[in-house]
Amino acid sequence: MNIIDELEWRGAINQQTDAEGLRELTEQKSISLYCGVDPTGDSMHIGHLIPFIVLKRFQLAGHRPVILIGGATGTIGDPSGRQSERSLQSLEQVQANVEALTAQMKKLFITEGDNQIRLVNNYDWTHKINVIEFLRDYGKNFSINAMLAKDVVASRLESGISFTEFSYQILQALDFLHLYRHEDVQLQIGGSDQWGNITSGLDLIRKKEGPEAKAFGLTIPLMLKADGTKFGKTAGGAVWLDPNKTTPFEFYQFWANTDDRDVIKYLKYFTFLTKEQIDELAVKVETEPHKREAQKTLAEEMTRFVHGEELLEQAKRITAALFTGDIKSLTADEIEQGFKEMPTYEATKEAKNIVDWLVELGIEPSKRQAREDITKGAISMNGERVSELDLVVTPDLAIGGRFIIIRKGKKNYSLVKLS
Ligand code: 545
Repeated sequence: MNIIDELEWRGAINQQTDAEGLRELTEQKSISLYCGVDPTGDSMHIGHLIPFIVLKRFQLAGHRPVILIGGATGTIGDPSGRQSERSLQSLEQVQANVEALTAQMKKLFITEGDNQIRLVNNYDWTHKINVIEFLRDYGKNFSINAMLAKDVVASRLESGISFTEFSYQILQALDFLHLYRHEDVQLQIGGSDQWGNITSGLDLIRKKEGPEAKAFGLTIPLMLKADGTKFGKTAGGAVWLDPNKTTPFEFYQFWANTDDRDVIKYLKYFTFLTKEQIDELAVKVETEPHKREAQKTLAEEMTRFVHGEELLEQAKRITAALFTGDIKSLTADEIEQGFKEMPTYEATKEAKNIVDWLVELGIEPSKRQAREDITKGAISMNGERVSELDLVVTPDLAIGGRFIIIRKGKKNYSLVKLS
C-alpha cells in the first residue's frame, strides 16, 4: 500500500497542498520530510506524539524523516490555536526543555544503528540571521496582507497580538526553506493547527527557489472522541510521555479504558499493527466486546512503544494484582504507581492494635465500625483478610517496609504510607 493510501485508511490525513503530486512523488522515490516541536514544555503528551508517529510510518515506507526541535522558535512560541499572548520563557528554561525533548525523541524514534532518522535544531541556522538580512533577504517575500489573513493571526486581531508572535510564521517558513535547501526536505507535516505555518513555508520556497520547486504540506486531523469530550485527557490532566508525569501504569490504563466506539480508530491512528490485525480486532469488538481484546492490544502496543517491554510488563502486573486483589506480589515501586490516585494516609512506625490504627488514620469512622467490618471479613491488608481483632500493626507488615494497602469491602482501596 502506498504511504498516502495507508495514511488515508488510518484516518491520519486532514489537508494536503497537492494530494496528487505528493502521491506521485512518494511512489517515484524516497523523500525527506520533517515535523517540528517547540520546547515550550519538558515533555510531550500523546497529542503531540501524533505527527511523529506519522513520520515513523513514512520511515517504515522507505522515506527519510527529520525531527526538528525548535530551539529558536521555542523562544517565541507559536500563536497557533491560542487565544492570548504567551509570556516568554527564560532562555535557560527553553534550553532545559530542548534537552528534555531531544532525549524523549531519541528514546522513542532513534534506535541504535538507525541513521535514517535525523534530529535538527533550528537554533543552529536561525541565530546566525541578522536583522538586516532578515528584513532584506526574507521579509521582502512575505506579504503583510497574506500574514494577516492566516487564521492564527486573524483570530487575534481583536484581542491583540504582538509583533513577536505575529512573526512566528516567518521563522517556521525559514526552517522549511533551510531544510529544503540543505537536507533535501520536500514535505512538512504537522497537526491541523500547523496548516498556516506550513503553507507560509511553501510560499517562501516558491518565491526563493522558483515556481517549479517541488515541496508539499500535509496535516493530520485532531483526534475526536465518540462521546464528544476532549481526546487525551484524564481526570488527572494530559497523558504525558514522561513516566514521572504519567506513570506507565496510568498510561496503560488510559488506553485500556478506551470506549468500544473509539478503539479501532485509535488502533489505526496510533499503532503500527497491520490492516489485517486491526480488522481481526474489529470483529472481536463486535462479537465479544466484554473481552476487551482490542483495548488490551491498544494499551500494550502504546505502552511498549513509549515505555518499553519491561515497564509494560510491570503495568500489566499492577493491573492484574488490582483485579485479583493479590497485592502482596507487587513491589513498593509498583504499589506507588498503582495506588497513586487512591486515598492515601500517613502512619508512624509505632506498633498499634488494628482497630485503633484504622480509626486513628480515619479509614474507619469508629472502633465499633472497625470491629464490625473486621468480624464480617470486610477488611483486608495487603491482599489478605484480617480476621483477628487483636492484630498488632507493625512495620514488618509493610511492603518494602513502606506501604500497607487496606481494602474495605469489594474495592475501596486505601494506601497507608509508613514514615
Ligand atoms: C517549529 C518550527 C518548525 C516546524 C514546527 C515547529 C513547531 C510548531 C508547533 N507545534 C506544536 C508544538 O507544541 C508544543 C509541544 C511541547 C512539548 O508549535 N510551530 O510544538 C505541536 N507539534 C505537534 C503537532 C501539533 C502541534 O509539536 O504538529 O499539531 C500537536 O498535535 O501543535 O520549523
